[in-house]
Amino acid sequence: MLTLLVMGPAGSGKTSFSNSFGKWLESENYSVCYVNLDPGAEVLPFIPSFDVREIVTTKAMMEQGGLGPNGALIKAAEIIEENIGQILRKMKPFKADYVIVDTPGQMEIFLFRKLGSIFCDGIEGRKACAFIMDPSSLPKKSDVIALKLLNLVIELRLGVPSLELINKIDLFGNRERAAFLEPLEYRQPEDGLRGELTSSILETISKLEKKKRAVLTSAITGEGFRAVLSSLGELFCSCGDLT
Ligand SMILES: Nc1nc2c(ncn2[C@@H]2O[C@H](COP(=O)(O)OP(=O)(O)O)[C@@H](O)[C@H]2O)c(=O)[nH]1
Ligand SMILES: [Mg+2]
Repeated sequence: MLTLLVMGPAGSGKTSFSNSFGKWLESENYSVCYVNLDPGAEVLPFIPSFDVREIVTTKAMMEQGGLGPNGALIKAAEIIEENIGQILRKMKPFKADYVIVDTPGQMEIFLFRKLGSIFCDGIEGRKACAFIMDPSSLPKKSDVIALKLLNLVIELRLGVPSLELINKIDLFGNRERAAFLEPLEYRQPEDGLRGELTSSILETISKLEKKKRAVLTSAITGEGFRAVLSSLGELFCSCGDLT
């Protein structure tokens, strides 16, 4: 069993990917359980085996607590944190090849509070993250570096290996796809502070991120899903050739 935490900035496609990758795995004869950890989710495309909205919703926090959207989200995260033991107990009996966990729309409540780390620490067995990126936010070298750093922050905060997925690739042509995969060293350097930071951070990132490849995916067409599956396998195979 592998628990896959689907993470990424708001709107990058976490919920869509959770659903379509899960359905694709099912079509490949794997068993899949879905978990929703987003208290702000309105409609889900999958039927979750556990849904955090049983415990709290952002909407209820706004209506009953008289809070604004951000306050309601923080309050909801606090309530989830208080109930983490119960959530993990409910997930414990899950028997599936893959447990796909869709995380909160605003990833900071999962990543920069204790919620993400206590959740991950409590999950038994193999676990990995899929870090979903929206390529429209990647035009410059420094943008890619910022997201790569965020992916390392995921590994640092959660202690779980994380794959980079460049999603919504159906919206891009061949030339742009090739550019997304081009080594960062070849990208146009930037001027000033941004340029300096970019080159020194890049050196550090290259040492830290091992030889993981970013995978181009589409939650709409299913492109790249087989490559995601084999990259997940490689994360747990010390003999894997990641070059
Ligand atoms: N074209 C395209 N749109 C996508 C893809 N994945 C998600 N979207 C759209 O992006 C928007 C945000 O997706 P959602 O899954 O709700 O993002 P989340 O906030 O990260 O959970 C929705 O309108 C989706 O239909 C994709 O692979 N291709
Ligand atoms: Mg979502």
